[in-house]
Amino acid sequence: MKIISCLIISCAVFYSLAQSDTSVVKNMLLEEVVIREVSFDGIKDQFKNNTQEHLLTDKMLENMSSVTLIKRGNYAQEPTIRGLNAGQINTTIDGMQMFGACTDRMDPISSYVEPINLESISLATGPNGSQFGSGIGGGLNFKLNKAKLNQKYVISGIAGVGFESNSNAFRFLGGIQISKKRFALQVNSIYREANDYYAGNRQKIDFSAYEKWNISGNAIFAVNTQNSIVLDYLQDDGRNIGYPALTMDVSFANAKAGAISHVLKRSGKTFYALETKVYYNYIDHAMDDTKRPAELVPMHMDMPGTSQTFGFYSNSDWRFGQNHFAKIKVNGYQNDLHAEMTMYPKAGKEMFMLTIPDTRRSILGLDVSDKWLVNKKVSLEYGGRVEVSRSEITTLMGRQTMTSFYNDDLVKDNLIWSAFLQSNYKINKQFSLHSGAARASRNPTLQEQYGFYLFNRMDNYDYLGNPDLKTETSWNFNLGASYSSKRVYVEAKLFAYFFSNYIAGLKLDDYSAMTIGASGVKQYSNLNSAVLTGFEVTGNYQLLKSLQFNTSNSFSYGEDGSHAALPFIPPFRSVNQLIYNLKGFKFNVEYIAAARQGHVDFERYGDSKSREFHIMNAGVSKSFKVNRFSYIIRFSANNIFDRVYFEHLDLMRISRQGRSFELNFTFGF
Ligand SMILES: [Cu+2]
Repeated sequence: MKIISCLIISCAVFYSLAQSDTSVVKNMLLEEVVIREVSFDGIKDQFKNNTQEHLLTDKMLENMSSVTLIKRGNYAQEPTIRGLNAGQINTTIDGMQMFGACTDRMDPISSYVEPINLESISLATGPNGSQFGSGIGGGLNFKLNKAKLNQKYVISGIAGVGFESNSNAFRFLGGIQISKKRFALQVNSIYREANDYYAGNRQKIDFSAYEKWNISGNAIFAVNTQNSIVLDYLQDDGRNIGYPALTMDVSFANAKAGAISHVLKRSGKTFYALETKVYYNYIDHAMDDTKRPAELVPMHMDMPGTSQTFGFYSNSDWRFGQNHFAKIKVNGYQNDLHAEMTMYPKAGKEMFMLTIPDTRRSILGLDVSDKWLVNKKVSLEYGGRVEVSRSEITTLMGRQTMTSFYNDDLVKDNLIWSAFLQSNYKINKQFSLHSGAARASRNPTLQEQYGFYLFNRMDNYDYLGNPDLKTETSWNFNLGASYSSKRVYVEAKLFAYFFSNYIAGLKLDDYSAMTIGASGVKQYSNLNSAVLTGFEVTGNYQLLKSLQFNTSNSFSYGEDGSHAALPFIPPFRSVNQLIYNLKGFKFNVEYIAAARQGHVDFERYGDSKSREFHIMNAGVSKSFKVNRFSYIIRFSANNIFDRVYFEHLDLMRISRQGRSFELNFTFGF
């Protein structure tokens, strides 16, 4: 399957700028220029250097082809891959499993990383050898920045400030690295604050402000030439985050994650690399309706939730002869989720209930894969994964919550497996063909299994979990072709996912909703089948030595076994960029468009139609270097024509930002 690695050399670039004599101009030319490496199996890497743009993680994800975001506010948008989302994709931070604590999906784990602590984002669209778990539609891994040993300067760093006019947003960031021969430390931090934003025509979007602070640290100790010990720590504190598409906001969303790893590298050996990591993370999330006007809050509620995960993985890399590159991975984790709700009626006693009744999932998985360079023209990658899991409820109160509607054993053991085969055929120097097949499976999420009256804003129903849910499985197929010459690169691919036991909510007629104003109750169930198909076309064209054009286009189409349109399926979407470099200045113009989505099913999934839109962005940046100091200044204008628009996956069809100007300054030493 495809892996698109989007290398955001974020502050690493600044460190290297500060540390080496590489000219800033050369690095600037690299920026935004997509370097494609078409390896044997059609796997591509995209390297992007976005630091001086102070991009948000959401913006980086949005520009990756096959990724579309579900928007609930101006913060923490949730990534989907070709429309597959939540439990269907596997999202990890540096290989660590982490699960959002919010019952309303306010905190996808991508909200806990910032570009300043990211080295790369890797995307897989199905099972393959590079992931850290099971997922029907592949997944995203956010690789954290690592401190670098033995750099030219012992101490280096960056500092930056940014301002965005539309929401009066400020950001301050800083990072420092200490680099010795056998020890290196890097600490990065960012503070961001935004007020309510304005959609096109200066229409204010209430409850869309946010505030956050993030710090991450990484230390590496080289024990000897082959062994090193790596420590990672990440903390993210969100405050007063508004979610205009939801009925509640967030008073705080805090995450802490820590890991210790051992890394072994032995060049020239059959068993040439091993990485073993032990980690722990904890998320504390509290929703809040006290900032909303009283007439919009029929009943005050407190809805806190926590998620904690501890786990490990061990990845080993093997080389057999000249042609086989194998990976063997073992991973395991235990995740505990707790969410509760206290309702305060205007008259009468408060009511308390568990909405995620102290659930726990423990898994252990084994992955084996091999890349086989059959000959100069043909290569294969194949492998598989088996995973055993136990899902259970850990408290008496949790069990009592479930027995109000379910009387069987609440402990569920499961075994799932996936397998894949991907082939690549190089016809000649310019043309390659690739094709693949995979069988993928996933466990129901703990919310789908044990959720208790979880309100879904999209279809306005309360959802009940279903401990009897079966494993969702899918057969995935892909077919693609690419052409590359000195100045042109084009790739087209077709994909299809054929689901069995697709998990979706079905109406329960004899239950009444808990949430005031909800239309009724649904329960997660397995549908016999569903199909998702589509295509992606990406390309870049070097028009002149200093002028480049990039384009990325995607389309998905999904329906279930009864021909009802699946929800959250993005329509045709196109991102196009022109980049021009002139004497240290870099100009870029971006055109983003999406078609209308009319293939929706309101009755079954609560999805509604969306309109087409076209927006234009533009920017200019200038970088210069004085001795070892580098400076980058960037000015950009987004949604230049102040269009009123929303994307199909935006909840409640709340308009996105209107015209906005951004000014960023970054200093590297
Ligand atoms: Cu929440």
